[in-house]
Amino acid sequence: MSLLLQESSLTLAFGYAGTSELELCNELLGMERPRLLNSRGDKEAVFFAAGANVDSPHHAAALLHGARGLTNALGGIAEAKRNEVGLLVLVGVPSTASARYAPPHGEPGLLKAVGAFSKFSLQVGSDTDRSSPPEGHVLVEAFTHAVSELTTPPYGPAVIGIPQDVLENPCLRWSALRHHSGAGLPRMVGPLPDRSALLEATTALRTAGNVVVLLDDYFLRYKGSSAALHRFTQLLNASVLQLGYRRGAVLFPRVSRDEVPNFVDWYDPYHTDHRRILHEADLIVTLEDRNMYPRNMGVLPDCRKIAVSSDPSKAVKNGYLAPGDIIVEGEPVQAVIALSTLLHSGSGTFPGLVKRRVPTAEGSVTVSVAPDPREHCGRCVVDGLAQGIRGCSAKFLVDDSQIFGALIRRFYDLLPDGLRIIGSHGGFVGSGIPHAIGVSMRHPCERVFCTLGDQGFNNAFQSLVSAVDMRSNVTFVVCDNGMSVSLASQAEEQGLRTLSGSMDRYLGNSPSLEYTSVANALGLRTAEVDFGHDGEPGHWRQASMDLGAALVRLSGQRGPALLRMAVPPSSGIWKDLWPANGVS
Ligand SMILES: Cc1ncc(C[n+]2csc(CCOP(=O)(O)OP(=O)(O)O)c2C)c(N)n1
Repeated sequence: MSLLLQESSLTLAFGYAGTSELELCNELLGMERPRLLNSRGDKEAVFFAAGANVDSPHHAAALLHGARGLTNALGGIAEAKRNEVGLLVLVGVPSTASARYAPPHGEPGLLKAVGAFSKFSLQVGSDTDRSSPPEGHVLVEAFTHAVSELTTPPYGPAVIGIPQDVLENPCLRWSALRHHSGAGLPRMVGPLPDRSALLEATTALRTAGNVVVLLDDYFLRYKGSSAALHRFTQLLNASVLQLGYRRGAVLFPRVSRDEVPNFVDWYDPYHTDHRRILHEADLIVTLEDRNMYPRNMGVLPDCRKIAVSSDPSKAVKNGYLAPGDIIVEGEPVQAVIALSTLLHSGSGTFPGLVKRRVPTAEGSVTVSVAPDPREHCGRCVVDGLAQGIRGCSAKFLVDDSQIFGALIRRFYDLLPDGLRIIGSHGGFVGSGIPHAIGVSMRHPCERVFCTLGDQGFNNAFQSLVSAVDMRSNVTFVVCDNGMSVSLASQAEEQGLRTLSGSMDRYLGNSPSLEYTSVANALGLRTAEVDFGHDGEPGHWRQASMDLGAALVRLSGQRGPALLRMAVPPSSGIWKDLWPANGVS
């Protein structure tokens, strides 16, 4: 197993071992690659590995212990599935001889059940008939299959359960295993779209008068996405809108205005210009849609659609495709490049296309020209954060915040160009700290920022132990707004707050938990900036500068640091950031 891990492209393995994994961990100790690191927790192993794999799959794997480790880590696996992160999870399960006695580290049907939360799961050997251990080639085939699944778009976690006696079998010869595996070791593959679908889509694009491109941020994960989008939308003179998530975790990477000049904005279903752009389209192209359903988008207009997706079932479920619409299935950036090539190689003129000025951000201002005081305060907070990020040339921002993330998104254009945003599509409050540590392990020379809510900190600070151990270059920014302001806003909209009085008992922060004291005790450098109550604009401007300076100071040395940023729950900056109701 360790040789299989070494021979594939893995560089890191995060483990939290039990009895069944001791042998494997011991083997890995003798290897340079993958480097074994103690995750000091089950879901931590999965989150660290997922963080290390956000750019591309299979750099890091997680090693878990049987039923207890795997069940404890399920939230992390489910989050990786939602985030479409390609990740190998190896789980030691009871040996063939003892499985029938159901020891605590085994549960009947465990790996099958895990299939609901992963892209792929497999028990090596039979789960029911365990009279003799499976032969070595079964292990190799399982491994090959799992790696092929997790490295094929749409990426996702692949979980393999391996009986202890298979892991410990000294008789398996590498050469024999390799011979048995037949196909050798897998490479990253992206299925190319079917040519007839491409041709049909090209014809539809050529004859359309007004094409609008609507993308979900999943598209931006793929290499070359901006250049491909730019060329495609220039050829078609098409406006580009991006799905803007409305509730929960909402901060995700956005199209760059510089790289894609036809980009308009996050789609806001209540914005007159955005609605008009969409309703004037006679062909809408959706790219890598996962969540363009009516609660997020409103109902899409009735015009013809082309869905380009590595997982078309996710577009189909959203209900806007009708008979006659076209699905182009495949790695989405390759599909867009192929469409552009076909469009370009034709006559060069598109009969249906009306030459018109593409409306861009000029017409749809994100931040109003004459800001009100509330807007000024919100801008000060994000500006301070952006100054900090810029000041230490950080390349990554991992977000695990609800209302704070919504505030950052509101002033997205203040963030430095080229900053890579990593959000949480699974909405796991508490995923940010370990994810950011994983990103940092993959990019040890870069400074990683992580924005999180106070309750997100509370649900995950265990992984700070590893951040200190591994000297992870992460700066955590905890937004202490006294309670879960997002859930309190929701409750207020639903009229619950007035019914039952104070919600502190279930939404308030712990009065005794001091974030910087905890972080200090674990070995992080810390600082605090208090924005105080909404008041004089000058005060917020000063606090904003303090925030930027403190972040740069804290991030000046190697290793993790944490800043507590205090803004009261009653501050006006939180207003209107949490729409309690869906669009339709
Ligand atoms: C793992 C997990 N458990 C529970 C929830 C439900 N949940 C949604 S928001 C939230 C509280 C977030 O509070 P905080 O981090 O303070 O952010 P704020 O509400 O102030 O924006 C919780 C627990 C979740 N999303 N994920």
